[in-house]
Amino acid sequence: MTRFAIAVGSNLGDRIQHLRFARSQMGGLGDVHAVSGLYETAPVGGPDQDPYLNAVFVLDSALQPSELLESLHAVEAEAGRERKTKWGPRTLDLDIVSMDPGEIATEHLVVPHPRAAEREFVLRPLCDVWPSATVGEDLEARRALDRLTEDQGVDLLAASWLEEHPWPGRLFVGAQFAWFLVVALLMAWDGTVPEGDADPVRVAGALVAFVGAGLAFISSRRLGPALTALPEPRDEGSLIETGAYSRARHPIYGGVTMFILGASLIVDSLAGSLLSLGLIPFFFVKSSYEERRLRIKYPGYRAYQHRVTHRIIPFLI
Ligand code: A4P
Ligand code: MG
Repeated sequence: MTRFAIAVGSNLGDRIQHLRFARSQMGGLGDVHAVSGLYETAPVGGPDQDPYLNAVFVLDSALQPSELLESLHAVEAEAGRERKTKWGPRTLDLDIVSMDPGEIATEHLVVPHPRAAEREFVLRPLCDVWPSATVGEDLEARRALDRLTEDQGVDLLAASWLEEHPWPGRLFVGAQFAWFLVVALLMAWDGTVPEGDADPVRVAGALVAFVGAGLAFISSRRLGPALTALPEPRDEGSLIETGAYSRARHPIYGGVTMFILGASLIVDSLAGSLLSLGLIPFFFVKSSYEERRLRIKYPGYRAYQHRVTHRIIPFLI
């Protein structure tokens, strides 16, 4: 029995499904001992191409290394892998990075993989699951990772990614609506119905509420079938980068916050106003979670994050 580290990567088509497919096929090749976290990584070498999703599997197998390589090529082919350009975009790439015991250097197979020790997209997931794996002469993965000095654009998106995890998303939505309810109760408790001359705070509140409602309404219309309160992107959605989305990445959250804050100001509720301001950090936390899912689904999301720097309110926050 030999322990192999298999690096898996995809930057073409439905990247996460290709990685999940690869995991499902490993069972036929041996026992999967461990699966690393899921990383989004900037492409290294080759033509201009989308970011990759990378991970590492640790497989205990009775296969000979050359047999394993052949089987991995068959799995790549099933995932629609085409070899057109060197280091070009691919639906699925499966490389044998390290093995124990032994090493091998033939015309078709070199293990440890000759470029593994310089590549953060291999070393970081490898260190999640097998930090003592050999990636060069007398060189363990963890030491090779420590030696890297340049930022290679490798970000952890999910520690556990083989299945969907619906509960965190549902908890966020539950907390969000509970928050709205508490603000409404506070407004009823310490707010007053405006009467007599318009005072400046109430007028400002009306303006903020009006702009917020407009922003939330227009932005939800633009999302179309992608619209959901859950932080997981919908299958039928696409990445929207136009309209308010060209000025802030989560304008509905900004609009809703402004509307609730404006309403609290209109009724002159101090407690309501303070708690509505608390929605800003809440939506920052929720959107951080959401953006990791958006990055898994949309290869262009990372570039969008860099282009549109405001998070919830255009020109402001
Ligand atoms: N081969 C030799 N040794 C091995 C090994 N240890 N594992 C031979 C797998 N294959 C090995 O591979 C070309 C030939 O390498 C195979 O026929 C096999 O006999 P390939 O899969 O056709 O093409 P490849 O993977 O593009 O080749 P190569 O040179 O191994 O590419 P690399 O070095 O793996 O780079 N950037 C990011 N962010 N993430 C990536 O996953 N991957 C690459 C591919 C480039 N940039 C990337 C990523
Ligand atoms: Mg390969």
